[in-house]
Amino acid sequence: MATRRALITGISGQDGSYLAEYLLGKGYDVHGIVRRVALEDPEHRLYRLNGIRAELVLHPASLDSYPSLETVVMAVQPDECYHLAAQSFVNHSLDDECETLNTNILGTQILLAVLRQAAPLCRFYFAGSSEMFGAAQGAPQNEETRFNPRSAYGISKVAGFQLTKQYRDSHGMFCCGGILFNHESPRRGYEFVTRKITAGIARILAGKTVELRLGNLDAQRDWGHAVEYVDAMWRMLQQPFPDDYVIATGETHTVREFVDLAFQYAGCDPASHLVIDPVLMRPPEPFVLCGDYGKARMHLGWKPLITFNQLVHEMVAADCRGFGIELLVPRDSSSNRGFTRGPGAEMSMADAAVIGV
Ligand code: NDP
Ligand code: GDR
Repeated sequence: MATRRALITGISGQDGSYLAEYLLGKGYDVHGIVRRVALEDPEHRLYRLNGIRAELVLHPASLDSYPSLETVVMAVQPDECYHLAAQSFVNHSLDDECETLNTNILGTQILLAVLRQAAPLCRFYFAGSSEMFGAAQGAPQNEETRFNPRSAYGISKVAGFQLTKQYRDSHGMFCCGGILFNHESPRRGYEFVTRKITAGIARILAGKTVELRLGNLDAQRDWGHAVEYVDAMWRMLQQPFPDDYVIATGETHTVREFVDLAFQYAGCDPASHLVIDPVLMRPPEPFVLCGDYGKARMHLGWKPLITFNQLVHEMVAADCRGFGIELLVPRDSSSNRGFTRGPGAEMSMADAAVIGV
């Protein structure tokens, strides 16, 4: 069988790096689209790809340029395209709606239009989000739940999701929309709350700081592990027919639970370090985000195996290791995931200052 070719936008991000490893492990020829500046500063901008760089082909292109994407798609002729690139931080979308809408909507439209012209048989994955449910009317949410986004980010993802559906329904392309709930890992960006907590704890243990400033501790999320979620993306594109799927754990936890578990594991008391900063509060979130992944279980044979405790322990341990501090992984918390490579991908930024968001 001929080697399959995959094209990943956003390959330098958390999901892109895991997906690239996953697809290499399956024998794919993996190509990635990166910003031109990333190739000029790979140490800081491509660190998550440490260990697999030599096995990838990276193409500089801009999401807002039809000709630049067309050049890449014509050259690669991908069998599968995973569109992960996005302005992905909700807080930023509250401050700069324009950039988020532009990157996330226009980027998706241009990529779909290019694929339709230059590689119409390519299978396409769109990275949709639980933020599309926004102020959901009920929980858990599934593929039938009405979208009610509450941020420019959520709105941009609804638009991208609908464009994906439009290219499937009107142009007959094999386009799938993933509706993924939060997923984390030691490669998570430092601005997101889970990594902010685990990197903050590591810095406290290393004596670099005494404070961890957070916003709303009562906010609730359905948190899974990114490694398992990229497997779901691939499974969607292997089905006989294109469709949309919710990917989640079906369990919701508060930020406070994450904080307590992470501090407990590190052997310190959150009360001595935690500062609640009103500046970090988002507009109220009275709704519960919790995903029903029943359709994915039934059609994709997918289910999450890594528990909330395992996720928290892995993230705290990885950040502490970045400072040379070894924490014992509790007996019930070891996980055997089998397809991550590229040691260093988790570590090389561990010394970075925790972003104050
Ligand atoms: P990251 O923020 O880690 O990665 C985002 C990627 O998009 C990076 O490679 C980034 O490149 C790239 N990117 C951002 N803006 C641009 C731009 N203007 N032009 C080109 N590339 C750009 O996100 P994740 O890996 O966590 O998420 C992947 C996708 O899944 C995103 O679309 C996100 O919205 C979506 N999603 C994520 C969830 C999660 O919990 N992780 C849940 C649901 C959906 P660079 O490194 O150069 O900035
Ligand atoms: P989210 O993730 O907005 O759900 O988007 P984030 O980790 O930023 O926030 C989760 C919850 O934590 C609360 N929170 C804080 N958040 C941040 N970032 N910093 C803080 O100090 C803090 N304190 C409390 C937030 O209010 C929020 O309720 C992520 C992204 O990956 C999106 O791209 C993706 O689509 C969704 O998950 C599903």
